Amino acid sequence: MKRTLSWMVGLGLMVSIGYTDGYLWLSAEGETPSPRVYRFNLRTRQIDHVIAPSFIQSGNQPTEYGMLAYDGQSLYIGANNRKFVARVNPYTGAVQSVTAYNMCECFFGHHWMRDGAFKNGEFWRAAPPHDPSNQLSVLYISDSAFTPIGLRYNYTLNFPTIGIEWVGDQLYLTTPDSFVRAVLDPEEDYLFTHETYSLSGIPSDHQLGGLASDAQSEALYVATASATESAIWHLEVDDVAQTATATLIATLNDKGYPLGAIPASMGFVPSVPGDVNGDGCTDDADLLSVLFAFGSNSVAEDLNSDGIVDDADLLLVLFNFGSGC
Ligand SMILES: [Ca+2]
Ligand SMILES: [Ca+2]
Repeated sequence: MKRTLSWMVGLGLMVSIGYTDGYLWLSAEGETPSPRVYRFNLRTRQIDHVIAPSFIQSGNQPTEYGMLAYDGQSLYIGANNRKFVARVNPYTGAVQSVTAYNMCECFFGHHWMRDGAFKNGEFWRAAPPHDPSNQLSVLYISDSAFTPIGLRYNYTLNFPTIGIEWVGDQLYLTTPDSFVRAVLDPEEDYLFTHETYSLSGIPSDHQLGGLASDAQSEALYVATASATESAIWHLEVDDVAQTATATLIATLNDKGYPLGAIPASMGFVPSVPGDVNGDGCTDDADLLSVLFAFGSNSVAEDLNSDGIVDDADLLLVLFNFGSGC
């Protein structure tokens, strides 16, 4: 009963949160027979695209796409157990190139590669130990060509980092049961420590997964999963009080996300204005969609989310015609 109430409160608050349109790409750790990547549309509140990126050699498919990070141009998709990163179209998921990490086997052999985030041309990745009880957790830092430029170790035992995201100058991480801020001392650039925040709003049977942020609005999102549901949440973070308050955006399994899979990586991609079908280009296909839905309350074509498809939506397409194409 108590839990039902908290979900209802979450749904009630949902409309008051100010975030911009965009897409949250989600991994699916544990999906069988092979993992895929799911795109959640923040405007329509639906999963509207599913991809299964193909890495170079057959037999080198990852067991999970352990990283989803956007650099403003491309979406980067990593692997938790393969030293490859694919650069893909951030809307369609079409593979543009595949790059091998230039890193030592010794390091990789003892660490999983989990979620990643970009900051100022640097690429930060959460790399927890295989065995969290007896090895160090690492932040692996490379340039955008995936040449290593830094490592930071955390000496805390049993600290299995998963999600990672920069918001402004703050670096946040998740473990299955905690949300923390990484503390980076410039004097000791081979180390990081962390401060654990008090997290509220997420049911205790959910484990935390990937983090993603919208660089423009600085909105921060976290993905979670329990045995019976997966969900995306907006996080309101207070660095002084060291608190994080989660508000439900959507549950996922009722929208096609596989039950039991964990969204351990997540990346935000902003939408292109006027782009109805979400292919990253506002063109005649989007124009026709709005015209055919004109006067209806179809969510897909209601670009300004005011409940009706009308001239306001048509103008959004016309004024942005050619954007992203
Ligand atoms: Ca389009
Ligand atoms: Ca509208």
